[in-house]
Amino acid sequence: MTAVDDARALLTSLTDAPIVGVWSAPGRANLIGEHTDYNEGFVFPFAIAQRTAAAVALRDDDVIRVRSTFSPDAVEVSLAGLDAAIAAGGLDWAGYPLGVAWALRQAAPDAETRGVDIALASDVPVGAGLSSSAAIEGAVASALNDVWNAGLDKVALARVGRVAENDAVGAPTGIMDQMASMLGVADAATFLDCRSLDTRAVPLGFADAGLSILVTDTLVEHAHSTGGYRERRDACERGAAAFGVSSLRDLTVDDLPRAEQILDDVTFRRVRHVITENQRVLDTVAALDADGPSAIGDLLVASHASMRDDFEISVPELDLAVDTALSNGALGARMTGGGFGGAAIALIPTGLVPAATAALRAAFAASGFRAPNIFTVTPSAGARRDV
Ligand code: GAF
Repeated sequence: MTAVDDARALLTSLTDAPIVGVWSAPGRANLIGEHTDYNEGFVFPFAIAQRTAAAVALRDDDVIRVRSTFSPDAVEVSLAGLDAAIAAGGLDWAGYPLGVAWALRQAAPDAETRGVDIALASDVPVGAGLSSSAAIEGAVASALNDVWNAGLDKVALARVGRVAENDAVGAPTGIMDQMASMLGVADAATFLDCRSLDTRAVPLGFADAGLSILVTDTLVEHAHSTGGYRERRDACERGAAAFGVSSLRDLTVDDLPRAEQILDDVTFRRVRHVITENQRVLDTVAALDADGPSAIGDLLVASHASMRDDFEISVPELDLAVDTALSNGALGARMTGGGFGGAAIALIPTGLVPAATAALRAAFAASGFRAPNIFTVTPSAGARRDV
């Protein structure tokens, strides 16, 4: 059963009304460019094959009811009471779909809003740093955009997802995940300029080069609405303010000597990560264009070192996943996503995947860490209508 089938089945158990359609959106893995999105910098994520599906039926009243396979309870709110429900918070997982409905109505005031039942099912691993939240947002935004005749394009729907995440759920994230999920292209990664929101789908050629992306989900939990993620944002804003610029995007590696003079040590290292990571994204895209995927391994390794040492968002499990993959034939490896837990990716010859997987399992066991989930991901298509 796919997520689309599961969402259909769940909707059928919820209502006798006919299914209007099923829409789905994928999770993402970020190849490189971490914590650069909210600094208006560059990112290079790809959509993965695992998706969240939203099946929709119309209602006769003005209620939005959401139900998902990942929670036993349906949650319902009237359209008239939606603003108050979002302001009150405490919606848990339903904050994502209801937050999207709320943000979509703001972005498209002429949308023909009406009551709907939405059933959600997903095969995106939750908490793995593969953006299960953007997958929910992308599926629901795509569905309501069609059902309510809102007329928004994919970039506008990504913005809707980000507003839901920032203002309804309360996670101060950038727009990378929503853009990756909306705009994904099979066998390509999305090179995104987070200032202009210009994108280019860059072919990855992993399969032709005999390479795979191996994910190690450490199962170490993280949350972006609290703690470290917000602190890193604050440090970046401090650094930009010290230079009198609106975001770190306006600085380059040439500004690093001055940054070291005027910033305290911690802020300097946060700023150095962002500036050098932006450059690594540009270098990765150039290397792929010129020489193909086997040329990008060192950039992935440098990115991980910068996150571990300068941005300090790695954890021992992620470092172990990276080091073990590298010593078992990976060309490059790095943690992916916001950090403090979640997953690492490794770019590795496909033939070495079984041995590397065994080595990763053994290394985690020897360190006394929880057994990780290990699987490959494939660069895949973005949000779409399935039925
Ligand atoms: C999380 C956020 F949601 C993204 O916006 C991004 O900042 C990422 O962490 C770090 O690159 O996934």
